[in-house]
Amino acid sequence: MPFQRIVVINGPNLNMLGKREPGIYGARTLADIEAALRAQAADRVALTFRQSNSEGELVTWLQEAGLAGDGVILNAGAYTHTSIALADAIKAGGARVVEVHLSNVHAREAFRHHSYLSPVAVGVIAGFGDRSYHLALEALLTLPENPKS
Ligand code: DHK
Repeated sequence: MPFQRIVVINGPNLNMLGKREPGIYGARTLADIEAALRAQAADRVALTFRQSNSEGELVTWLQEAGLAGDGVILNAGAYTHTSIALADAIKAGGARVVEVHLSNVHAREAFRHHSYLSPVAVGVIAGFGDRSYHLALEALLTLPENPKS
């Protein structure tokens, strides 16, 4: 079954994009990224775009997306490196998730090298700035089990 909807889920501090360490995370705001993704999704797929600084809210959204059969683009921010709860939520709801990062986490501090989410993700895209999100959307829309694309 092709995805009827892609849910883009952003975790802590991503509401600060544009102001936050622009040398690492770029000059674009989260609203800029949302607008560009909506243009890319256009009439190909419905898109829901969310951000929260709260781990529990992210857990709920991941459960819901999985149960609804939606594809997920997930930038969990620092929870990537700490959250067993987010990994469990992906498994519990069965969400098909592409893990994204603006920065190349593997070229940064050692504590960013480990992800609790990668083992339960379909794939991981990191290091391409806001283009990581666009590559993830293309990846989800062209998964072999998503024959509509
Ligand atoms: C975003 C964050 O907030 C960091 O905590 C991660 C990620 C990296 C990013 O590159 O998008 O370590």
